[in-house]
Amino acid sequence: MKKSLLQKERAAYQPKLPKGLRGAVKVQEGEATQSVGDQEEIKKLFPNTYGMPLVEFVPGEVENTQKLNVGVILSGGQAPGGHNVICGIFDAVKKLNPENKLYGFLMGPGGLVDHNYIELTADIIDEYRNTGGFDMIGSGRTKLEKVEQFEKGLEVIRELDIKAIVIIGGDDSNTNACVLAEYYAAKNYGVQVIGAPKTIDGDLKNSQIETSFGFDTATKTYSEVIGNIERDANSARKYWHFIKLMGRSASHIALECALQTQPNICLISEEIEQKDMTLNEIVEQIATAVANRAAAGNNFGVVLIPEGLIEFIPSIGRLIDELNDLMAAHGDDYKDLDKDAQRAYILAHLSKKNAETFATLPEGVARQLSLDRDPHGNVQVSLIETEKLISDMVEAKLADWKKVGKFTGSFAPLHHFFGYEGRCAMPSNFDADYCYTLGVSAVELIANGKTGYMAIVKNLSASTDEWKAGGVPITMMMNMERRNGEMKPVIRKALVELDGKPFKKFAEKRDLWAKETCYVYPGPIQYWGPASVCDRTTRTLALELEK
Ligand code: FBP
Repeated sequence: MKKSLLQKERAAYQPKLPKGLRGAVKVQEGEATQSVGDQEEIKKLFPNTYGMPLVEFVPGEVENTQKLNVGVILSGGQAPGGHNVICGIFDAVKKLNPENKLYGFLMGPGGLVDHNYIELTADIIDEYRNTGGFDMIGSGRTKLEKVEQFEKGLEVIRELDIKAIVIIGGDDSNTNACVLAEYYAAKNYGVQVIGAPKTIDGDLKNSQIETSFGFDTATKTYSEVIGNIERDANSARKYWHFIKLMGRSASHIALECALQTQPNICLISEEIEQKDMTLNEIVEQIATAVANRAAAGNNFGVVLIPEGLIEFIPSIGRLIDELNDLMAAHGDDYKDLDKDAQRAYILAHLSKKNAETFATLPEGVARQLSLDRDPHGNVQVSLIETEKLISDMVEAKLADWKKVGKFTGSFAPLHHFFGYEGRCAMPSNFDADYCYTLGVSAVELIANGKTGYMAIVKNLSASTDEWKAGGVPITMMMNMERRNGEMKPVIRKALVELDGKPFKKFAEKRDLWAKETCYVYPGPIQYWGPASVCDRTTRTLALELEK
């Protein structure tokens, strides 16, 4: 594969490991754990993997030389650093014993079920060190939930003499990892399952996981481009840029990018839900900022919109809940009907209030909400053009205001969606180091006989030397939630906390940013140079871990 000069230089980067993981390692066990909610139900569903202790790795005396083969799976959306988790696993299994083998299951969890795999050799691994993307083995969203899938997977696990599977994924994939771990433990198959916290969305975090990998690089990549757009806006002074940012439900990405770039407006879905705002109120808020800036001669600006916004507008959220249930119970009745008949079916089966909301939505948006969910039951929000919807409504409002002299400027909107552009970026030093450390930790968990754990690294705002690697039982992060019309055990998603430091910092500044032009241009990710620039974490992480 031909490489760019930067790729060649970057391939030689040796990710930094925390002190505790460099030599011989031993396990220090903490207190027994319990799930974050619904303890009785979770305990009943996971009798073999519930209540296990937290684990931290500390320097030990004896080097482990265990013979073991490992299988690895990349699951869900791409996130920068995934390859380095695999490189960390590879180096650590080979360090245990050079005869150990690492197998990569292809195109996500489906690879395990379909026996689609490759052996990851040193040649393959070296091609992918410190690179973005998941193309080493590919990814997919197959949901592992059925006994037949677990048993089919076991056949290839036995054939390859695999001791443990590492599933690198987000909240849904790690929930599945836990279900698989529990099943293999209950059957006494002697197969361990370990998770690793991946997602650019930043919503897989809690008291034990400080951040998911990929969030750092993706937000820095988006912020670079937002900064470029801000500079263009401030140069040409004639456009309002509406930028939708990936992140599925939570607004962590939008909030982090706002803290890095200081746009005129950034919507935070969680706040909109808490304030019970309507779509019209959101539009009015943006139109007011546009009109105020126009009055000061500034017919330009930048608006950040989180991808999941639509689900958080309370009336639309209620509609989606009912649509989810309708789809679970009657989806087969209408999925083959044509567009108009489908719409009529849905309108006839929704409750009165939700049918009214459905009818007021632009057709494209309404259709997207009633289409199939992803395999984990999520609305495919990345396909909804919220940025266009909102700017159209702002334009209409400003046209009304113009008639009565409330708006005297000009309004020329442009639209952008930053999502896929950031998911495969070359990982920042932070993500390169963090991911490599997660890979090594996963192997230590395996070597120490753990299953149903997620590899974790804490103290991430300190220097890499001081990071603390270990593991958390996945059941500790679970509660019961309604999915596809049924109550299911799932890892609790972390939304933006409105009383958390990152949001408070943003809320303190946003009125000024709306009025004046306070843009910050972060520039591209730097890989070499002063640590203050190259190893800087996200503002979110720095603020959340601030003492
Ligand atoms: P994960 O939660 O699997 O990491 O996915 C993240 C994400 O990038 C979301 O931000 C986005 O909504 C979704 O994937 C898009 O999914 P797809 O890649 O299937 O289009």
